[in-house]
Amino acid sequence: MAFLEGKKALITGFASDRSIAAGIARAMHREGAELIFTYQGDKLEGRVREFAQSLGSDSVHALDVASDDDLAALTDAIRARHGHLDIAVHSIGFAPRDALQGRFIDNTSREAFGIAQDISAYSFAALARAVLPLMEGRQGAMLTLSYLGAERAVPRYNVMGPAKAALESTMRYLAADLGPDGIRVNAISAGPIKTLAAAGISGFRSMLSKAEGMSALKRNVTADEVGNVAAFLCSDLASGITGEVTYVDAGFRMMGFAEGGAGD
Ligand code: NAD
Ligand code: 0WE
Repeated sequence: MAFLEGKKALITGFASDRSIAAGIARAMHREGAELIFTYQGDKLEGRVREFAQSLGSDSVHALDVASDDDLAALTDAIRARHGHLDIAVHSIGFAPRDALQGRFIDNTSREAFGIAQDISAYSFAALARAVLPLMEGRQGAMLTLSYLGAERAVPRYNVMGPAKAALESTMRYLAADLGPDGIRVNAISAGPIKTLAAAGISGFRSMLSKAEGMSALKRNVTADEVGNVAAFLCSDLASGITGEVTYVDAGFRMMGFAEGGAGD
């Protein structure tokens, strides 16, 4: 099949083999894409290089999305090394840990709100601006990762909820702006997956098992299942889709209520 043959794809947000970015990279590699990776902070460089190598890539670049200098340097490095880009994947989110516990109203400071918006939402617009010159004249695709907390009040997701709402809106504005250039912009809203970002969240395990019981498929999704949809959305097979949120959540969001759960 190899529906990404000849495409060059930038993958941000790899932190471990469990990262959603890892599932996306595996799927895109399988479908023939040439991969370019970024890492945040020196501690992650080795891990990202090792993973990149396992997928035939040695194009690995530092990127902290809080830094405009990093973003500018990334554009230059990709241009020098690869000439152009077809796909850019934004798989980055962050809020101060203290804000992801207890009640939203108690634990959402002005500072935490600003950080969550900057790193989790604005950074998609900043990344899009940085890679746009590399996509000029190509049928490019950009993708970001969201979560149901954007549109529903999920306990303890707190300040990340408004950040994901802003991210989904940012995605639509980018899709509107870049549509005339033939560049598509989409989001995947993924069900909960036990990645590093999730591991430190108190109560995450019980949330995983509740989500499993309430979903239509009676299970959670994997990073590789998200990866397959990401590869599709960034391929020419999805040439008619832009500005959309696609749910990869084992049929959690669409359920009214589930039978067989607690209380039956
Ligand atoms: P992860 O911890 O594996 O990945 C998060 C990544 O964000 C890390 O690689 C980290 O280095 C990067 N990051 C954080 N701050 C950064 C910065 N300033 N500059 C550059 N990179 C930065 O976790 P994940 O679950 O794979 O998260 C990836 C995306 O998927 C996030 O946007 C997250 O909100 C979203 N998501 C996760 C789940 C889930 O349950 N795991 C569900 C839906 C959506
Ligand atoms: O978007 C996320 C996780 C985002 C995240 C995680 C962390 C942990 C470490 C953002 N910032 C931080 N900061 C840290 O210091 N998800 C969709 C996974 C997730 O996180 C939750 C969830 C789900 C689902 C937090 C509370 C409730 C549900």
